[in-house]
Amino acid sequence: MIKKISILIICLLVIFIIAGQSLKADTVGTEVFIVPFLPVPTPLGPAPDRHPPVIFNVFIKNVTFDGATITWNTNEKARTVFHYGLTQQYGQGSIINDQFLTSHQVILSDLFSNKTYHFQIVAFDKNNNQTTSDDYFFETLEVVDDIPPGNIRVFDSEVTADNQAIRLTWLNPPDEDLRGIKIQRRTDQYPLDPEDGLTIFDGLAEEYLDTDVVPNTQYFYTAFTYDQSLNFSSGAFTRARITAEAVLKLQARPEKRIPRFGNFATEAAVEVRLPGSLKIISVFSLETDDQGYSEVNLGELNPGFYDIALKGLSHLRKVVRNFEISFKENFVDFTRQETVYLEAGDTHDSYDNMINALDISSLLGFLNTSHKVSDLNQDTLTNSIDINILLANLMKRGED
Ligand SMILES: [Ca+2]
Ligand SMILES: [Ca+2]
Ligand SMILES: [Ca+2]
Ligand SMILES: [Ca+2]
Repeated sequence: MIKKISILIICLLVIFIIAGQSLKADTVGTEVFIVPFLPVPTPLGPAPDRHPPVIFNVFIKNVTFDGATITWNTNEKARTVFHYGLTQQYGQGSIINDQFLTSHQVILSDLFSNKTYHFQIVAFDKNNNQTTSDDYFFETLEVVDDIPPGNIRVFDSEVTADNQAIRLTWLNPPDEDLRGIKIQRRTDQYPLDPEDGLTIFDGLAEEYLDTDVVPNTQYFYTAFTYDQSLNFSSGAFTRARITAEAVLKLQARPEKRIPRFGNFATEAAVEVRLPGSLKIISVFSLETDDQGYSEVNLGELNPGFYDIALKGLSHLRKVVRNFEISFKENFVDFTRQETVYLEAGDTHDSYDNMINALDISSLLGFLNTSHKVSDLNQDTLTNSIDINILLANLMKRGED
């Protein structure tokens, strides 16, 4: 030990001596040498990177019934976007990694068993040069599971407060392999299986707002739960219906009333017909007010185009054609902005929508009475003024 230390000390002394001599040797000269300034070439900098990253070493590892790990390298640091799905359109999802790396990895989970998954990698370098890989694919393992999850519970439906949509709510079963709830819809009966009817929801929530609905239609819903092996449950059921009523407002003014204004009230019959046809969908009796307005509830009539016909108590019929009825406000203006009046004189109780000798004789029979039908101008008395009103319209026919 002492010997070793002695050797070390001797070595250090030798080094000091040599170092001292070399220091002396350096400082022995008298002149100070000044390095002249040399012009440095202007730096051009590296040429801009126009090369997209190269993707290589793509490995698919740890494939299970519901997952897989994918690793790959890029020849330069790159950020990547990983697209995957059940087809070459991918669509199942995109995994974005904004870190600039050369070794990359994604871990996929929640995949379906026994399915072919495709994926594609897009890599960007710091200059945003981009490479898109080929399509790769792998198959998840098969698991032997033929037991579907339990049905959802408390499947319920209610019409929203604004009467525009149907809210579906439920509770999911506790099954650990539950992957989703698929809700099918029909308007004639409950869907029988997961492919029957229209798919309105497919996911893992516990509520859905069905906005693709029209009023006065019954909607039948069947909800099927499924697991990763696509075993479907037997189905849970609910149904709902939004009711809405169309209201028709109208204005019609009988002609030649006395007094001239504020005296437009009349009884009338209104028909709602299929457009361009005489087929009557519904008919209403109503009474207009002294401004000629009235309102009728059409009930659950389907929105759409209709012909609306109005015949006053002793008046020829007027028809407004191709009128669109919606569940909002519907206003049928038989006055065409107060320029058109109902023609009076159809007083005979055949109400045949034409004015002829029958109507004359009927009216004459009520002369000097306050007979409502014959008192065409509604001045409380049937007299020569009413005869003249009728004669002015003689031989006229109302619209069909
Ligand atoms: Ca590059
Ligand atoms: Ca299962
Ligand atoms: Ca008549
Ligand atoms: Ca009169």
